[in-house]
Amino acid sequence: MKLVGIPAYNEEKTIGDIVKKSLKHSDRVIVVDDGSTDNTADIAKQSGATVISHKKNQGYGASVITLFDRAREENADILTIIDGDGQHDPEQIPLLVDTLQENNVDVVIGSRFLESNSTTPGYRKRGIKIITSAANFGSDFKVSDAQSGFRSYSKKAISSIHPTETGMSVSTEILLKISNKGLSIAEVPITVSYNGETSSEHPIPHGISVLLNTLKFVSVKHPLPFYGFPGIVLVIVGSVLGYQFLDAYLNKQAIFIGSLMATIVLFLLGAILCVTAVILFSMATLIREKS
Ligand SMILES: Nc1nc2c(ncn2[C@@H]2O[C@H](COP(=O)(O)OP(=O)(O)O)[C@@H](O)[C@H]2O)c(=O)[nH]1
Ligand SMILES: [Mg+2]
Repeated sequence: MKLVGIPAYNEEKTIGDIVKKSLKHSDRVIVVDDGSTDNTADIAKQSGATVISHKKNQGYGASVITLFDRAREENADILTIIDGDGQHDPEQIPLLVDTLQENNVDVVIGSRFLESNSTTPGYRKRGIKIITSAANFGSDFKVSDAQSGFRSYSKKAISSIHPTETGMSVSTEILLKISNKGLSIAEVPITVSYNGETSSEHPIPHGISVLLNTLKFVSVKHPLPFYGFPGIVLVIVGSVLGYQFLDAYLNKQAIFIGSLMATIVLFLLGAILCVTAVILFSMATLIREKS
């Protein structure tokens, strides 16, 4: 059974059209109405979708979590997730689904950056590129669009990916989980429209929060470069300052309180980072051995 899932938060203007077009390319369309205060749920139902309503607005990721849970319950063969605001074109669902089936891959991502005539605004493109680099650093593969919400998942992907992030960073979380589980991935070019109301969140705070959340996942996976390296640098700088302090004290009987304080602070910070790196590294190894 082919499912299409649509996270939707106040999308009454576009949801009806998206549901009807998605139904042409699937057996069932599920709309997660994420605490909308407009007519999203009613319009989605009238257009032929199954609607799951969150009582309160919980965020894009929470809607994705609900879709994965539901796809598992329904024993779906393929789950395609597409935005409800009209930025993605449901007529392109077969591009993803066919690639998934014909190439026998577990996840297909619709990328807005594979076509040279991509219409993504410049600042947004740069932000997504940074987030994508961070996500790629943490995974065994490289994608061109880590923040794309237009994706198809195989049965194996549906059963093994359990997202937890309730915000927009769920997209990079899922990428890292795809890598950790050794699932296969492919990208296909899609078009993304930037006409009308395409985004409900301000791009700068949104971009920063997604980046920080992505770094959280990546740093747990690679604790040595993230915590160990800066830790060692701080310990070395602290030692140099400590040597200067001792040198001044022993040879000139001068006490530089500033150097002493800096030495202590840098040493402590460095040591904490090194210990964090070792703990995370051992935990990651333990978890890998268990799973
Ligand atoms: N921003 C936001 N989108 C949500 C939420 N819950 C579901 N969505 C849906 O997630 C999709 C993508 O959201 P959007 O704000 O357009 O993200 P962007 O296009 O990546 O900036 C849309 O279909 C929204 O309706 C939520 O709490 N916040
Ligand atoms: Mg949008």
